Amino acid sequence: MNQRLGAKPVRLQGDDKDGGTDRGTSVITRTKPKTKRPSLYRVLLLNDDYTPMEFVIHVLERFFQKDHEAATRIMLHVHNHGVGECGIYTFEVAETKVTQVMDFARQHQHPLQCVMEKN
Ligand code: TYC
Repeated sequence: MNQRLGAKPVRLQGDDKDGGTDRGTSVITRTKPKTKRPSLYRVLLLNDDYTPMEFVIHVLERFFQKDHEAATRIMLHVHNHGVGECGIYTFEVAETKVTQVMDFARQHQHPLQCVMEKN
């Protein structure tokens, strides 16, 4: 029997030459722990002319765990530069943050836009 963790089975020369009875002559074992680092995504807020500054600060505190000072700094950065980073996350976390912010903004009828981009 041959085995390789986290991947499709590999057939080596000599494998299964016994017609499926598999006497276990070829075994691959991993020595180095093979952990792939996940891709990371930046979550960004975009500026607009209508969303109140206090709402954006609240979003940053509520969904991105920023304290009031950091939230204010990021909001002003977006206000002055058009775009700014809220945080960097794995795909599913970033996607969830974007959805949460967009839903929250829509509920409050603000045009605030939140997007993610691969790092
Ligand atoms: N430009 C907005 C205003 O003047 C404030 C704002 C900041 C809106 C950041 C969106 O992502 C944003 N009220």
